[in-house]
Amino acid sequence: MGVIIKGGTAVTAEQSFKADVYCEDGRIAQVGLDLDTPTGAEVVDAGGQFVMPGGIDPHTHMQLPFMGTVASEDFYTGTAAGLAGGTTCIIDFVIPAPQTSLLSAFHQWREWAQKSVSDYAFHVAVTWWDDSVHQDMGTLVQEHGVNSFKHFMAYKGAIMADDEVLVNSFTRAWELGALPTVHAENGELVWQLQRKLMESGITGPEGHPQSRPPEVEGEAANRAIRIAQALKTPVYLVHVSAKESLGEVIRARNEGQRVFGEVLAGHLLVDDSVYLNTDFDTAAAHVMSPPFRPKGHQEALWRGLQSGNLQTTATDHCCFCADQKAMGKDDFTKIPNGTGGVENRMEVLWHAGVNTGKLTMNEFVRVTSTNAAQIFNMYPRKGSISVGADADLVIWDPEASKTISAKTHHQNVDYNIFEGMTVRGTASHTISQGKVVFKDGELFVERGAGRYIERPPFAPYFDAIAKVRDQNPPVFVER
Ligand code: DUC
Ligand code: ZN
Ligand code: ZN
Repeated sequence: MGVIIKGGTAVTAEQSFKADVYCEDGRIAQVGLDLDTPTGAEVVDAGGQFVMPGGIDPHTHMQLPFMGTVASEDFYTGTAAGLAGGTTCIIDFVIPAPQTSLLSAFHQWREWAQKSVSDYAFHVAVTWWDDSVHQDMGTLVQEHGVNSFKHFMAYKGAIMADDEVLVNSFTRAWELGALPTVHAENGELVWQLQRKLMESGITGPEGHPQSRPPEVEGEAANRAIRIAQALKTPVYLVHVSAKESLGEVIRARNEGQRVFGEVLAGHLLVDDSVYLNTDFDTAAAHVMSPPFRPKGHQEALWRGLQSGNLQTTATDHCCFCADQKAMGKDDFTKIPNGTGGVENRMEVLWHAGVNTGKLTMNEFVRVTSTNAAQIFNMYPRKGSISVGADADLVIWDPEASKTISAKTHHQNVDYNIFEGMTVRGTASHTISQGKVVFKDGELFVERGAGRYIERPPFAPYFDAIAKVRDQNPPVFVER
């Protein structure tokens, strides 16, 4: 049975227009004015509301084993929470431990994700290097629909990728038509600053941002971008949180480099005063990396989004409850890093972005969905309202208000970094694979209904870069 959305205004990255949308067999079958209602179709009244492509959160960590524990939000609860906020697809991260097989880790994550209720895809982290990693990257791209690889420049002694790994992996990614992505923080600096702070008696959560100042991010962003420049590869910076790293992205883009930048909803809205809260649980609940930044950085990030220098918004959804955060009660370096937000990303961005005039509605769609689909090569299957696209849609009530709280959210975590924020504009309905899965505050999800989305290599911008490379080849790098 199909679903017909009647009387709404379709809003895409390009335009807004009055249209009904008919979904059948999981796809968008018709888009047009005053469509006939097919016999038996479920009718959703979207009068006075906007119909937009479902959100894509390109950066989540469901049930991630990390820092001696496992993230509390699993693929079932996490994708359900996403749907409750209008996010219909996530791109999560497979993170193999160093010296372990990328392929085995990929299969492990695929198994964990079987319970997802919305569609999902995977980036795979490169945490070490040898010939098997080179080979596994090829298998992942050519046989398993992975077209992006992640590099943590922080987390020394654990999953940190040093320059040797970065250079080898970026080189290999180019051959395969895959996009290298980086968590840009200088792991050595963080490591040494953490030791110094602990030795000086700063053991509480206030030490976390002190150990990861903006320069730490600016240095790593510059290094990753310059490595990509020398190798003539594209590069995507996850969670750009500071003026310093944003500046590197802008500089490189102005010089013609194909650099993409992501910003987290949290980094746009929360500042570092949260770490001064004398209640350990509250301060620790905000411990994530990169940390929330001093006032002033948020405005710069908004301008980054407005100018198009930052293209995507994400959450880095990685939840740990208070009992897990307590692992770092006497040592802030042991507080599991991570915060939630997959459920709230779209509404906080609408409220603080569209309602204030920082973003148009079309720009909102671009930065919450379409750009991620294009950069990670899922477009127009995802991120568009077009015949044949996946029927992943959100119906947005611009007048509905709600106050965000951990007491009422669907996320499996006991804290919400947007606690108490009243937003105007939220999802009234979410459609996933052509089914109404969220309606008026209630979820109607089916465990395991989410599908793994294969993403082909060689996104369109690879052709453009190849032309540049032909005129000016990169420095040859011997593996
Ligand atoms: N940062 C976090 O805060 N959590 C997970 C991984 C990361 O890079
Ligand atoms: Zn990160
Ligand atoms: Zn992350």
